[in-house]
Amino acid sequence: MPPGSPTLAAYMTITNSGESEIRITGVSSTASRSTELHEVKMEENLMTMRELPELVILPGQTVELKQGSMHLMLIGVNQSLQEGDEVEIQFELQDLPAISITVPVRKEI
Ligand SMILES: [Cu+2]
Repeated sequence: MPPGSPTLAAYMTITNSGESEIRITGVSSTASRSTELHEVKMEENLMTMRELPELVILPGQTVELKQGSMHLMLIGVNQSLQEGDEVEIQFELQDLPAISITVPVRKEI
């Protein structure tokens, strides 16, 4: 997290160990006004980000959310967040109950 920044990126690895596809249709967090699923693209030598409407993970597939690639963007972050705090992120899934995970806050990597 850059100091004073109102946005945070979240990185993680998601594995679908089930036998049917998982479709993430929405993301929210306890620490930000809104949370978006982003993808990074190179356009005319510029890194740009765009919001993905959903993320599909096929059975057996692992998707990495990492720097320079897909990531979660927490927008309008609670400024009292400190390194070491934990943020709860909730994923809305199509045809499945929502899933919540907890991620630690770290300084920019
Ligand atoms: Cu982003």
